[in-house]
Amino acid sequence: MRISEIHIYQKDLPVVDGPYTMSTMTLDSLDATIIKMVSDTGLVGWGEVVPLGPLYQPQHAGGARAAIAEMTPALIGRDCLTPLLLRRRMDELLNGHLYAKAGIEIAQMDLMAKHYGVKVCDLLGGAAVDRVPAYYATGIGSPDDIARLSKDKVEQGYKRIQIKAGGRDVSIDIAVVRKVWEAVGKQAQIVVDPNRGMTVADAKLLSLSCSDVPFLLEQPCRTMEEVMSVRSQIVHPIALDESLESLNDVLRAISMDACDAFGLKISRMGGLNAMATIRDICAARSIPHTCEDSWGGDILAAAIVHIASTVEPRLLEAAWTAGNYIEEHYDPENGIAVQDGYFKLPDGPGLGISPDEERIGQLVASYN
Ligand code: 0XW
Ligand code: MG
Repeated sequence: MRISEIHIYQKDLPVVDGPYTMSTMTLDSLDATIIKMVSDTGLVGWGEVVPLGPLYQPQHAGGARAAIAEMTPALIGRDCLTPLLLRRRMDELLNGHLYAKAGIEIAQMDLMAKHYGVKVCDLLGGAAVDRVPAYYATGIGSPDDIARLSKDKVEQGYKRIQIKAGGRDVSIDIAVVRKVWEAVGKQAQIVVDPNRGMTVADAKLLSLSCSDVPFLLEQPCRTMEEVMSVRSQIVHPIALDESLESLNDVLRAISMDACDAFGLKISRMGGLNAMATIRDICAARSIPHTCEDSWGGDILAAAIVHIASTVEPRLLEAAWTAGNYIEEHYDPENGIAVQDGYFKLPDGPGLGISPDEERIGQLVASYN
């Protein structure tokens, strides 16, 4: 079975009840690229890539579409059933740009699973569960607002609340953490995520000022070395997120004993097969991790749930999708949504979703 066509759509994803605020950026809308891959047997596979604006990582929406345009002509006619060879071919065509390659790989995995009549998770080793825990990420806010929001989300069934921090006087973040702890206590795991927006000194102060509050501190500072410096001096466990831009960064973090957990984004790792490799490395070292992506609609959300379902449950921290912040589902019948704090593994072959082509934006490029 061969790739006969690839079509690229662009869709703006305005943030519902936005903006989405983090220590280093405020986002009102995201720019999504949707990939439709068609086989010579008439099957269709879907992929998606949605950088979190141009500042979050060395990625941006125009770059994704330019990278796809650079590679795609040479992918037409290639076998749809050999993801490793497709990945190697993409690496021969373009250096880096894992996020764009991930979008194409997800489409190819959807297509391949449909060809064999199985789910994408079956191609990744098989689902250990039929639903995965979700986490809720707040924005930057006041102690009262974030505590109220956290309490609401716990009442909706979330078992993990990620509090955004950083980019302001650390005393406010300390007040937020204490207020959330008062509001939810041990009903949920608390994660404090400054998204690299803290200095080492502020991160230490946060931890020392809240030493009685059990939370995971996620990527407090910009570099792996700064995070390691903080980790060696605080009581709270630490996760790396944005510092992990490839499998090599994951191996480097493990070899340097840089953290206690990982935040893993499919697009940053280069796709579902790369995520499966990292999943297995983490299992060998009992390293807990999330499965998530920077943003995305139902296509990326389904990909997240599929890979998350294959992770050993003891090591899956939780999954995250942008669903809470997106106006409409690409697939109105099978859209991915949190129910009682969990994502249910989609039914049906492939990713298990069928995007309505009226809902996926405008066609911007076609290759055949
Ligand atoms: C919470 N997220 C998955 C959503 C945004 O992409 C940032 C990210 C994080 O964990 O920092
Ligand atoms: Mg994070």
